[in-house]
Amino acid sequence: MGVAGEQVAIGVKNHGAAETFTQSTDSTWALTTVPFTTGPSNTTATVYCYKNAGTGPGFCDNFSIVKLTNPANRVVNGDFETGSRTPWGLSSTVPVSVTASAAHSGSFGLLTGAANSGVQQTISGLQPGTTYVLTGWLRAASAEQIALGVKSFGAAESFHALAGATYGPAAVVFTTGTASTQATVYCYKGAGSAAGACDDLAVTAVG
Ligand SMILES: [Ca+2]
Repeated sequence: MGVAGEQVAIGVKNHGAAETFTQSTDSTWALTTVPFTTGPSNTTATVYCYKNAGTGPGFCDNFSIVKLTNPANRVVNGDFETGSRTPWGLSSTVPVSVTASAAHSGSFGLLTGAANSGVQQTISGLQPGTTYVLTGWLRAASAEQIALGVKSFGAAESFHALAGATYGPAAVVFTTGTASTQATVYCYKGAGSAAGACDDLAVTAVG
């Protein structure tokens, strides 16, 4: 957390792959995650909390590193590489498209409408009372926001909004309710005047 409108990032580097970080623009405490994979011969990593330019301090607390022992992705067509939207449903009546211009990985990505639009997918077969991490890459027009989120899993909806015209990573950690085996994940572009994009959505069990 930091001053409203400023950014604090947590990140990881020196682990045998490209440095990666997640920025938070929240002025209240919010959970932020950075999934990473160590290189083939790397056994160490450097993690950090970093406040960039601004007028006030940022705050970080409760760092943890958890190994994902079952990295299977529970999202179907999360990379949109089928070239079609199936099985993603629309978040609103505003049309979206699967197109090369929205690709973060591979040949296709999801391009939202200019506002109030996106896609969602309900994942079934999850374990109740189990923690998962939702990850994805998003971008929006300059100064506009796009969100990666999860709802209908037996606990309060949670999302991670990103602003920025270049693709950046987002992550949401969520724990299914004691009787819930489903979750609906989404990529949603809110108010604005230009399309956003998302790609590479994944849900992975933690631990
Ligand atoms: Ca893709």
